[in-house]
Amino acid sequence: MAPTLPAAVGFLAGIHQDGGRPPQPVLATASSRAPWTQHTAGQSLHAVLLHSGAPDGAHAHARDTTLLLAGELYNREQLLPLLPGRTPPGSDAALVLALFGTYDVHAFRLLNGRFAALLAAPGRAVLATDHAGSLPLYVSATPGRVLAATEAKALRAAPPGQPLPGRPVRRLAGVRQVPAGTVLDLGVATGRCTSHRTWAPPLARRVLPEEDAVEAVRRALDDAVRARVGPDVPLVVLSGGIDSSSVAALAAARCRPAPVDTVSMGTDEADEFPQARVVARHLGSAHREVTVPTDELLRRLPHTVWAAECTDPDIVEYLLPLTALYLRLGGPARRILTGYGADIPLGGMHREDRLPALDTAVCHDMDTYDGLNELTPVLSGAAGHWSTHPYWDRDVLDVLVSLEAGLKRRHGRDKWVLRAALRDVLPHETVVRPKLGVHEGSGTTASFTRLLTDAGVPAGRVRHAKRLVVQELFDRVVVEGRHPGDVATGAVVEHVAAGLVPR
Ligand code: IOT
Ligand code: MG
Ligand code: MG
Repeated sequence: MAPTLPAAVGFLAGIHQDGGRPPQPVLATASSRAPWTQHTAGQSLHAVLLHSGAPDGAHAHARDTTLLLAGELYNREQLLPLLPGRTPPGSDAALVLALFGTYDVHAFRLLNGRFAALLAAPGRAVLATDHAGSLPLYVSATPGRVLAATEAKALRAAPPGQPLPGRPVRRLAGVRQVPAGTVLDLGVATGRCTSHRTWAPPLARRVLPEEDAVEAVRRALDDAVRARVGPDVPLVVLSGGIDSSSVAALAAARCRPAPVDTVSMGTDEADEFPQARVVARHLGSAHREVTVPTDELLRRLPHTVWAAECTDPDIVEYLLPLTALYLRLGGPARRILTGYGADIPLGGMHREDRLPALDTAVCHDMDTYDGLNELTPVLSGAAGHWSTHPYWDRDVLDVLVSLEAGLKRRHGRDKWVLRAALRDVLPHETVVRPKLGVHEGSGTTASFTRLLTDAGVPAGRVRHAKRLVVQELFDRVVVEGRHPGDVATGAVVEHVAAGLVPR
């Protein structure tokens, strides 16, 4: 069972052979910070662990090797028998380090989790992301020095260094993002790097009888929810759509007799409150509704870009209402379960009933998710909470992606296999409810558009202007490292509009 929060939710670390120090920890994650230093033969490791009270669980040591782990594992039970004859490791970090002792970099092929890891061994720095890169990890290297951080802004001052494999980061020439499902194995003295892919989306499609497909989806999702429900009652962010309602139903079953907690967000312009209420009532959840005024929602644009470090305007529109919700939650640190990401392997966003086009969309989305950071825990981490997404569990994703398209679109319904898998635990009206995106149900797309057209952006240029606004916000809060509270959405919009419209 997962703890209430992982031992660490992020880190900034530097491995130096020259006695240097990592930069100041400029980070959006709001948790406590524990500095931590270790000197081994010829190199020092300085780290700041972003933790929730027990940072010691986030690092492990064996002989000359040290591992830092942010995040958590979901397949501990599968992994433990791989370490015969030992007392079970006391933390996920210790478990990964023990596996590394046996499998070296290939240990990361074994893990199903939501994590970013840095391993320091003499002369060697190993950086690893989970299969989905769901906890972003950034790196900068020069000969004799490797810096790593779970937020790019923490490395913004790093000078251009060794060319590394990985994703460039806008206007941060010295920084690379470690790709999803990847291990980078770096020589500290040289900065030379070998890259290993540890996961890739399935390309083949499985042909299954309806009932087998339905059972496989139900079992995988139930396991994923079970692995993510901590010792306390979790909070499910609930829209009342099939994705989040399924997670809420499975979490509620795990928590019984205690009621699970659910929360729905809306704005003064739009909400899905009635649909979420149907589910909350059916499950007997302790349900809350949070209304965010639209001007507050739009003021959270800089916070969203700050947390997600994303420059894609569509993704930012999905993440903005959730960020605004997280920042409104208050209270003690919570473990939050979402239904985010279900639409990617199931092709839910595309409202497409032709099977070739549906699978083309799934292939495209599974090819392009990396680097968007839509699953990042920093969105809720900026408000002190930990979020996790059962649909992007490695095993759930392997099942969902690989089902043939006719199981995703069937009997006139999108996401058919998921709807069928959960029909016994949800109200019929929820099972058949058509898809509504969070950016639509909260009025976010419409209000962001209006903000731009009110500033004089012609209707035909709104899409382009949104991209420019998001890029400019990125430059302020990531590249320059400014606090989002000091960046006014309105001023950035005015600036973009002025550049587009001759006055
Ligand atoms: P949507 O699927 O509507 O919402 C994503 C999750 O956000 C839901 O499952 C739910 O947990 C939470 N949520 C949504 N609305 C509310 C609400 N009003 N109150 C509380 N929680 C809510 C966009 C989308 O349609 O969101 N996300 C897609 C697609 C991502 C596309 N990315 C890509 N192609 N790389 C998704 O799959 O989640
Ligand atoms: Mg969805
Ligand atoms: Mg929705």
